[in-house]
Amino acid sequence: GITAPWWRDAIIYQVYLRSFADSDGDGVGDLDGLRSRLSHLVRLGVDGLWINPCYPSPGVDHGYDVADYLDIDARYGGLPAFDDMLAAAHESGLRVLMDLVPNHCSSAHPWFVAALAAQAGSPERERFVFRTGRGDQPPNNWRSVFGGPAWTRVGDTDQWYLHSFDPAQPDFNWRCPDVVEHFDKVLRFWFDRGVDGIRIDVAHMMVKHPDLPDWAFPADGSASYNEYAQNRPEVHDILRRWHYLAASYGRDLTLVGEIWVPTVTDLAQYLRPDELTQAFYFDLLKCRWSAAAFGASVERGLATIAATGASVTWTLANHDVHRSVTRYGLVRPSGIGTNDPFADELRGRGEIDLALGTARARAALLLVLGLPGSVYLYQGEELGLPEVLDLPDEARQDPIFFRSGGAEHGRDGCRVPLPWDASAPTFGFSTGPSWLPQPEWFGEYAVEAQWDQPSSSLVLHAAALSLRRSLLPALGAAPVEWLTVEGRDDILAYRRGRLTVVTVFGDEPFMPPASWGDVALASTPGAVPVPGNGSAWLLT
Ligand code: ISL
Repeated sequence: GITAPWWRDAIIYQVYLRSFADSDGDGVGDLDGLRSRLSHLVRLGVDGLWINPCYPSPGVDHGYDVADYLDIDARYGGLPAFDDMLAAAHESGLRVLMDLVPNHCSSAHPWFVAALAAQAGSPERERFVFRTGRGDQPPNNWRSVFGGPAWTRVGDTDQWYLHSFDPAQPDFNWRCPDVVEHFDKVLRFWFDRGVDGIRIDVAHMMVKHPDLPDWAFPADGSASYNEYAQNRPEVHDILRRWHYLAASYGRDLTLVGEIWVPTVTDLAQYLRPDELTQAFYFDLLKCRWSAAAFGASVERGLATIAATGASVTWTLANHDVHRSVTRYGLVRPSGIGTNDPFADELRGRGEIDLALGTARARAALLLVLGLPGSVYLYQGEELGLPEVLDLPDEARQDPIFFRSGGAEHGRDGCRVPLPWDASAPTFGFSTGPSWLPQPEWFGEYAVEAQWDQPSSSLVLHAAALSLRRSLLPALGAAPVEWLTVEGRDDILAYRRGRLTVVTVFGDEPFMPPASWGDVALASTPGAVPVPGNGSAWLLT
């Protein structure tokens, strides 16, 4: 019979390598460190891991500025350490996904170095987006995602180059055949090495409008989706090319897109049968804690994405947004940002109740694990780690912090190295000082301590993943049916085959009716459902 590809309902653990585990004491996580801790992922019960970029890189954007797509940074152990880690992961039954960064490279990439040294109009410059400025001004009014103009002038010439992110991340010109051919080679290089798929960085951005016209940004400076700089029709041709390249391997490789588009209908375009296999469903990540918001978001995800035949790729956290227990702990929200709608509040204008945020994050976990589709977990999420909101400015490294002149705190607070052992220096992360300082309280979240606490976040995650694994064969393609509770619009409940999932978003106590099944797992510690704000149950 036909078996569904492994990635359709896989749980993938995101490894932010430089913060996972360090083997050599330089304070930066590496591949030997990851290999030595693979048993953590096995015990947690995930199906695979996605590693953030680990290619040679100056590290301006921690690896999202790639200087060589066909190698591994020496700091992480080079190619031999990568091969060892990959073999060990496979031996443990874990799949491994690489992170591909095709929109831009590092300004230290040999191609860009050559382009800067070459003349305007040369083939070297054709691989990037160089244009003549308008007097002293850039060629157009586009903005960098990290703040400021998307263009940097080449010395005192009239030429500028485009960078959608940091000036150290020049955008490729995807209309240039050299670029297309190079990335074919890059994909083959990693697939031949044995990786099981790739996560594609900003997979909607590679192609720009051919005329690079000004975008009509709102005069008040508010956020605006520049449709000339992203989500262009031609990007689908590239993804389709990669689809067939990956399919030619005949071993169910997955292509997971990181795609920020205005609607889920746009997102579905990337999941057509001959494009990506998966795309992160960020809609849910942006939801505030309310039954209406979560319910509508899940419904949109299921209706629109499931209609393509692809499975939904649920995600509640990653290395670009504030950690979920902190987001869900916001009790007095204020303004709204763009990709991280919580950014303003978490800069200090909101009020955070961590106990509440923790309870809600535990409930949200059960809510998504019962749904059809795959789930991505971000390292530390299984520990219930909060955001480190008070990193000293001197420690911050995110380009967003520098580009905004310190006005934005950036993403370092969710990237602080993991605590493994409460009693060891750097909590067992490294034998040297960690690249970002860990707060004193990180020890409370250490992996080893959590395994011994039945009520810990880690034990809940392991129990939930194990229960999910045992139920999956019976659930199959069972659809989600919503259950309503008279007079309780703060309750989100659904049934899927013999599984029922109930989440309470409000403050009123609630006891699931016996007819819904027996409680197999509760997000609140203890066997008996503890009713109230931020709790969920799996019933069978
Ligand atoms: O994190 C963001 C700003 O708060 C996002 O806009 C982010 O830049 C966007 O989601 C794209 O992210 C990806 O590409 C970036 C890299 O910095 C991110 O870490 C990566 O996930 C550029 O390569």
